[in-house]
Amino acid sequence: MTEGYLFKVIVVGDAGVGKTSLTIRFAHGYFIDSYLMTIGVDLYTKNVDLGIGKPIKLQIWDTGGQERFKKLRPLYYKGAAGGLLVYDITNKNSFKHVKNWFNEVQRYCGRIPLILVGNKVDLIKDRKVSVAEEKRLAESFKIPHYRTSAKTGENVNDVFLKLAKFIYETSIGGKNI
Ligand code: G3D
Ligand code: MG
Repeated sequence: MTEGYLFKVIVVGDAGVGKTSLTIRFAHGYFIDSYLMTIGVDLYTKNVDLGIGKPIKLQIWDTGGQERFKKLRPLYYKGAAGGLLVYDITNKNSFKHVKNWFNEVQRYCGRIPLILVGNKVDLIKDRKVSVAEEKRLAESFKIPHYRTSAKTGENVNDVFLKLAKFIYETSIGGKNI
């Protein structure tokens, strides 16, 4: 009998954009496993309820600060059902690099559901990325765009919920558990 779904979720972007903070904020700090200590992937899980009668378990893979560690990539990306492409709205370079992250995800995972996430919206007065630029990028990728704050919690649950929904609806990578 099918009891639910398990989706592997990746969170990519430059170091410092807030990937770990977003993950911990969403998973309420519930640390599950330090997967492969040597390369430092941390796994977090949380159930989400999309009102479909079955729970969806999001298993979120956090790189533990090893974003650019080549050896990690095949393992990190393998079997990912969807992901967040994160930049920091106060850091222009992190926004410029989103395209590289997008290409890398596509190379390893193909066309999986992704959401563009501008984090640190609590620092909106220091923003270095314009609304027009964000809009243009999300449109060029044909993916949704959210602004979040891991600090205040703004939109954090919503963005993970949206991703779960997006994955469920496209039915890629869901495994019965
Ligand atoms: P990473 O996992 O992408 O490398 P982290 O990023 O989650 O480690 O966050 C990097 C720094 O940004 C941390 O500060 C963290 O507290 C801060 N940060 C993350 N998200 C937000 C946010 O939404 N708003 C603000 N104001 N800061 C945020 P430190 O000082 O520990 O380096
Ligand atoms: Mg981190």
